[in-house]
Amino acid sequence: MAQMDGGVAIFPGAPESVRSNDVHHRYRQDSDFFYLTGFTEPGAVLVLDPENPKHRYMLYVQPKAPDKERWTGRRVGVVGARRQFGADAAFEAEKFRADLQHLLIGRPRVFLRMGSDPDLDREVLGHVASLRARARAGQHGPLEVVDPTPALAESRLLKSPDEIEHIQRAVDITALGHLAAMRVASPGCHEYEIEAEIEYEFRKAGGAGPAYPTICGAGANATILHYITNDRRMRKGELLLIDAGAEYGGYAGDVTRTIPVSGRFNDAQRALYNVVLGAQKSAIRKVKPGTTFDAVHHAAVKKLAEGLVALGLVEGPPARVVKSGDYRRFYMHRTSHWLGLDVHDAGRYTSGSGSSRPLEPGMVLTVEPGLYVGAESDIPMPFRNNGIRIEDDVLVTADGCQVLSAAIPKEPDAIERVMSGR
Ligand SMILES: [Mn+2]
Repeated sequence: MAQMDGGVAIFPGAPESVRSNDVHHRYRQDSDFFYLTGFTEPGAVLVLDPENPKHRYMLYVQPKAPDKERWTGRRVGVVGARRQFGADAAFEAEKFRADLQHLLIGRPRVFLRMGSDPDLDREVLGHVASLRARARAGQHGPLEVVDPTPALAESRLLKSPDEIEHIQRAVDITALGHLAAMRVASPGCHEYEIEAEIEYEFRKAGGAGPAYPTICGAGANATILHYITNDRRMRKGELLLIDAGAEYGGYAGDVTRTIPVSGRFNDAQRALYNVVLGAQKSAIRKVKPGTTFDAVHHAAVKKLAEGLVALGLVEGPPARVVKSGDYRRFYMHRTSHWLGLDVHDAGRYTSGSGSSRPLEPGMVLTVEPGLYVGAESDIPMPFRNNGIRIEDDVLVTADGCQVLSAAIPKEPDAIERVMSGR
């Protein structure tokens, strides 16, 4: 509100989304809306109006309606919106359209993310135009429509202690899923059985479920970055790549582990795995206030290039492999993204000048290098069809970093120990 400079901000909640016919997906609130309110019911609109002497924070919500609540669940209602969610004023959602013009009068700008709710965009612009036409009558409407998302993203990027606790809980629940996967994975199992074990743990521990579709890919499937079909029977000698994270209290965990289906890495797999692990550790060591986001990526790339040359998969020297980008045949994605309410969380990756952004305490990012080796004829047989990614969730602290997902084994020997303990 301090940054709004006389403006009024309008945030529509997330629309409900149809799964098929008349059945909806389970509702999930828009992350910005949730960040500002904690309010999780559909059909709501948030208005922030710092210039309003009495009502700076207004919620428009679905009213109490026992006959409807019988079918679709309890509603907080307008009284609850004030009492439980701290709104200065709350109204029935239906009233929002009628109030809209009045909310805009005398405000020099309106903060609205255009493009996410075309009906609302049209209505706001309609009121802006009609207020402009009435300027001679002394009524003024907004001259500017400003996207509130970037300012909000900056706030969301720096996590409060309470948010960090939520992320840690999401990661702790994520750990239960990955440990279960390590205990049950074995030749003959289907990828979906592993997915089921993981998501069972997520839900049983009080998570909302997976924060994104669970990736369980074995053998060649492990080399497909966003493989979520998860329907193949796994075979002895394959690696299983599991990218799975729980959502808790709106916040996401995002962890990847790669494990040998039969419980033991073979020599080629272990060699590849150790290259990725070395790259991941090197990148994590970089995470501290002041290092740039890109420096974390470059630390991983440097180690991956060295490893690829040492294994004979790419022709060296490593420095040239980094420069030419020849490593990209086996590592084609970036090493990190922000993590929070969204699994790929809000916040810019560059500073004002366009250069990579320095890390600050309170940021949470993933560190997730990988190597994805296909089956082309020039690749030595033992390396073929192995996909490896190792991903941890890392909090930037005042003097370095804290790996929130450190409890999930990633040393090859530690993974083999968990797998043999079944
Ligand atoms: Mn990730």
